[in-house]
Amino acid sequence: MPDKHESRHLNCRVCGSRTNAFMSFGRMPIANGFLTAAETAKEYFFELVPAFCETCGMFQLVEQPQPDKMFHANYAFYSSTSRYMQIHFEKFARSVMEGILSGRPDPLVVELGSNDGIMLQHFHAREMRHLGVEPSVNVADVARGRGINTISAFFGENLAGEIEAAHGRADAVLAANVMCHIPDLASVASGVRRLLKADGVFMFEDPYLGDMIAKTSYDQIYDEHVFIFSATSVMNAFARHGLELIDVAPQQTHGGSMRYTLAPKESRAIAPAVGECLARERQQGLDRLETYVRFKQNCENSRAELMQLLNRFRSEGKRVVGYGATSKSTTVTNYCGITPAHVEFISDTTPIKQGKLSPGAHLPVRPYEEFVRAYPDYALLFAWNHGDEIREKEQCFVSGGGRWIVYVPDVKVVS
Ligand code: DWN
Ligand code: ZN
Repeated sequence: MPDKHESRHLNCRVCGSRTNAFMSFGRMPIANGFLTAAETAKEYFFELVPAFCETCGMFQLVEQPQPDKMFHANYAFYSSTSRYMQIHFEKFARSVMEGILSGRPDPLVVELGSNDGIMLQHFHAREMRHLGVEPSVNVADVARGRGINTISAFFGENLAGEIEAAHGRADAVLAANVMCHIPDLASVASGVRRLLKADGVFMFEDPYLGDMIAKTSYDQIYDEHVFIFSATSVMNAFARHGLELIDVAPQQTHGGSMRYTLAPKESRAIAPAVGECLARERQQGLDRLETYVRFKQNCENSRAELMQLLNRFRSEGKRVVGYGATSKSTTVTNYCGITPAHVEFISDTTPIKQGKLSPGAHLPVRPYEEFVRAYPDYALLFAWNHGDEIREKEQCFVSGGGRWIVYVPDVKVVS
């Protein structure tokens, strides 16, 4: 039996230096582990502890459950549930076609973690050579059903070799909300380097550390997100594998993300946005431990304010329903101690989550129709990252007197 500590990464997952585990969110279940009442007795828990590496700037989890506990044939998140995200990925695909791929004969695009094909469908529609790599079989099946070439496997150096042998090298390797999920960054980075043509590019986007710190959006921290990236940490991590950060572009998705473009070392010019972003990160203090100690205090304040509000509504006999059984909400409900006495149920449009209990906190997840059937007094906006889309379509809830409880960036009640 390995010592408990052997599975904990107290040394940096990227550079091996000693990290600073500056706080603990406590005992956490699998963020997307929605379960039946019968399954609660055997629910899996681990300790959610983020750490910061002052040497390479990487924000990371000390402990992460085995990948097959999180990504499997019943993976609960389907990318295409948001209309805004569909538009976002159409634009992303178009920018790749009109940018890097433009004028190239018969280019190949490979997407890592292609989910239900939300982005690759646009390459498929234009009959371009494409390949999705998606380990969660159920979501990959949706993509295959749409005619999108998809293999179900975890990407790494070996798979990169197999893809190269079967299809040749890629003009573009893409990934959205995927890289931050992969603990063996070294294997993925060297796999990407191997798969890319000498003049190819690797573009990926993920929730951005700068936004998370600025907004105290601590709910970005959960089992799947083993890293929360910044331009500094991405530059350092990929330089070790011959990939250079050549551009960055902030995105509004998922509450504030960053799109990183990398290319084989010295193959392309570095855009001014990279230097500007690195300077902004230093100004924000993303390279200093004291910033994370302050973040910890902000998380504790946010938790206290949210629970004060929920306890008040509970004592006043108000009905509060959660909106969006997000992965992020697993951190919020478990860290704050939200129970079914505070939140009656969580409304969610994803069939696989409905009729189940939320991980750890065991709040019932019910179909959206139940939210509409009898509007509550308050809706706790767990899917705050889709706030614009949701508030646009829930005008009846508000005009009927309903109010939103939000907690990012601050805890407040809004209409
Ligand atoms: O990185 C990840 C991101 C991209 O997606 C993954 N680790 C898992 C997942 O995270 P999440 O679950 O926090 O993502 P979302 O997009 O914030 O989840 C939204 C949830 O809310 C879905 O279950 C669908 C639901 N929803 C809803 O019920 N009504 C969403 C919208 C827009 C709605 O109107
Ligand atoms: Zn490090």
